[in-house]
Amino acid sequence: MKEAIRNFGREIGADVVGFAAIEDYHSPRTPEPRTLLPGVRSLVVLGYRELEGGLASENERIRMMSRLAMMSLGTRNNYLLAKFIEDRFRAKAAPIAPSFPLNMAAPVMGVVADLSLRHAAVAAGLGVFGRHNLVIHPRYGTRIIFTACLINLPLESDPPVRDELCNQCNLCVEACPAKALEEEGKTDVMKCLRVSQPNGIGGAIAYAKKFIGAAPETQKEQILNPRFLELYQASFIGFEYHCFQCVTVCPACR
Ligand code: B12
Ligand code: SF4
Ligand code: SF4
Repeated sequence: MKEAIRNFGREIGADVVGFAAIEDYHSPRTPEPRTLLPGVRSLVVLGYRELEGGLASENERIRMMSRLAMMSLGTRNNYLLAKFIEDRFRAKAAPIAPSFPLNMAAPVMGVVADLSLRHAAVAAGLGVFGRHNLVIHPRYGTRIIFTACLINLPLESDPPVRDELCNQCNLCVEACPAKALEEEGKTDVMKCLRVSQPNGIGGAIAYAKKFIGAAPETQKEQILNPRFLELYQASFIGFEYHCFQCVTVCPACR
């Protein structure tokens, strides 16, 4: 069964596919998986490598486009994989998004997902955490993103990666423009967000506040300001990714 699912995942475009028994998934801050799918027994985790051309580009729209394309493929494939599992094995399979939608209610407010894909990838033998708090894959290093499906079938976990893949070179910490990685084992979410998602909800609220307090003639200028146009564009693109520094500088497994 695992091999049939793995082969299907690879055929539709995932670079790596791993499995985790639900007992092996340990992520203290995310909800209990049984609240996501009643009777869940295991997880299939798919990994997609980043495009080298995308990461090499100095144009931030090209970098972002590579990621958006991966997320779009990942989302489509999650549905195809879940449908394959349901049709072939008469099971229930529920897809987990690469990023959004996220729970926007307090206290998590969009920074804790329903399922932590990093902890899922580690449990599924697809890598280990590095100093940058991202998962390093033995072949693709940090240049990989994940999606997953919850399944109500009992499947054994793939063997964990036992090697220490992070060489503690500290390049990620030094390269972070937001100084968000100073404290080991913790990403300063707000610092990272300001740099990696400047057109996110924080940016939109700040702009709206300035707009509300401004005189009518200033408001006219504010509507034609490129900053407003960027926020407008972001409102239909969805989450934008403006920083990849901790991903690109990491030399692990390269
Ligand atoms: C919300 C979110 C963010 C938020 C908050 C991040 C955060 N602190 O969790 C912000 C906007 C800051 C963010 C930034 C980035 N993100 Co993000 N993000 C997510 C998302 C949607 C949810 C994460 C979540 O639930 N976090 C809450 C819980 C799980 O975190 P936590 O328990 O507090 O664990 C933290 C620490 O305790 C520590 N940690 C936990 N256990 C262990 C164990 C060891 C040994 C160590 C060393 C550390 C450690 O790592 C975590 C980071 O702070 C996931 C997708 C998903 N569904 O998982 C993507 C995800 C984590 N993001 C990803 C990426 C790539 C990024 C960015 C590079 C941005 C970009 N350009 O893509 C940066 C990297 C920031 C960094 N170096 O930490 C990838 C990571 C892929 C990988 N190879 O690991 C994911 C998995 C998306 C995906 N589909 O692949 N992200
Ligand atoms: S994405 Fe950028 S700002 Fe966020 S932790 Fe990585 S290097 Fe720092
Ligand atoms: S850049 Fe260096 S310290 Fe940071 S995660 Fe990669 S190998 Fe580890």
